Amino acid sequence: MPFNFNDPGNTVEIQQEQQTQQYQNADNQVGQTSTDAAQAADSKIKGLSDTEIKNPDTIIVTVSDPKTPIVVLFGAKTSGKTMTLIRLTKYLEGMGYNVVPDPIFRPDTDMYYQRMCKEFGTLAHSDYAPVGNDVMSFMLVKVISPSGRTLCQILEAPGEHYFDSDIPDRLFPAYIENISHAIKNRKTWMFIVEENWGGSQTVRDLYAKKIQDMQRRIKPMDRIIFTCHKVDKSNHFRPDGRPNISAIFQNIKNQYPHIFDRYVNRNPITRWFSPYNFDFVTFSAGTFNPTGDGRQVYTPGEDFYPEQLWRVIKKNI
Ligand SMILES: Nc1nc2c(ncn2[C@@H]2O[C@H](COP(=O)(O)OP(=O)(O)OP(=O)(O)O)[C@@H](O)[C@H]2O)c(=O)[nH]1
Ligand SMILES: [Mg+2]
Repeated sequence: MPFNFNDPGNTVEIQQEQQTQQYQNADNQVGQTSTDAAQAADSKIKGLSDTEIKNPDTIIVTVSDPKTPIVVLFGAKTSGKTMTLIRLTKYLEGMGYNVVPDPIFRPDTDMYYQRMCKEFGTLAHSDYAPVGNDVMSFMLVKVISPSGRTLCQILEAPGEHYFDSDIPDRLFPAYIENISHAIKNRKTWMFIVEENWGGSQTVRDLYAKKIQDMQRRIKPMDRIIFTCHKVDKSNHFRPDGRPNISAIFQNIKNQYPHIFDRYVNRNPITRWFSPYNFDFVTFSAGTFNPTGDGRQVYTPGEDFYPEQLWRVIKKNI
C-alpha cells in the first residue's frame, strides 16, 4: 500500500485550530449540564493546565519524529491502553527491544507527563497496576529494535477524549483530529473493544458510533487493527486454552454494530480467504487482584498475548 512521506522533517506541533469553535458549539448543543460533566471528567486527567481542562481543544501534543509510524491506541477510559503499553514493554524488553518515552510529546509545563516519562520504566516493572498519582493518560513511546532502529511510536491519550459515555456526542478534541489528518507519519489505528463492555448494549452502540466517526476521518492508506481486550474475561476459549477467535469476532461484530463495515474486502478472489482488510487480535495484559487499599496487584499474563499483538503491529507499520 503506498504511503506519502513528504513531511519537511520539522517538529509537527498539533495545536488547537478552528476546531475550538466547533467544540464549543457541540457543548452548547448539549447544554450546560454536559459542559459541566465534560469539565468534571477532564479535571481528572492529570497534568493538563486549567485552560486545557476547560477546553480540550487547547491541548497541545507534539510529535517530534515525523517519519516513524505511529500506532494510535483508540479506546475508552479504562479500556486497557496503559496496561497494553506496560505489558508490551515488558515483552519487548525481554526480546532485546527498548521502549522509550518521548518527553517532548507534552509541553514541559506538564510536570506530570515529565514524571511519567522518567518513571515509565519503574511503572512498567511494578508489581502494581498504576493508580492515583501514577495513572497514565498521555504517553508517546518509541519502540527501538535490538539493532537500534526506531520501528514505531505508540500513542496513548485519555480515553474520555475518544469516548465518554456521559457525553457520547462530544466531538474529538482538536489534537486528536490533528493526529488523524495533520501529521504525516504513517498511522495504524488500534481500535480497542471488549466483549460485554459498557454495562449495556446502548453504551456499546454509542461507542461503535464513535469508532465509525473516527473511521470516517482516517486516511484511506492508514492501517487498522481491532483488538479485543481483557480477553481473560471471555467465555469463548478453545479446549487448548487459547481464545476462540471466530466466536469472539462474531460476538464483537454483534455487540459493536457496523464497526467492520468499512473494511469489507471487495476483491472477488481474495475475499474468500480474507473477508476484511484489517487484523483482529485478542489481548490480555494479565490478572489484577484488588488489595483492599485501592490498589491492584498486577501479574502479567503469558507472552502469547503481547507476542501476537506485536506480530500484528509489526505487520501493520
Ligand atoms: N481483566 C483484565 N483487566 C484489565 C486488563 N487490562 C486492564 N485491565 C483493568 O482495567 C484497568 C484500567 O486499565 P488501563 O490500562 O489503565 O486503562 P486505560 O485505557 O489506560 O484508561 P485511561 O488512561 O483512563 O483512558 C486496570 O487497572 C485493570 O483493572 C486485562 O487485560 N484484563
Ligand atoms: Mg491510561
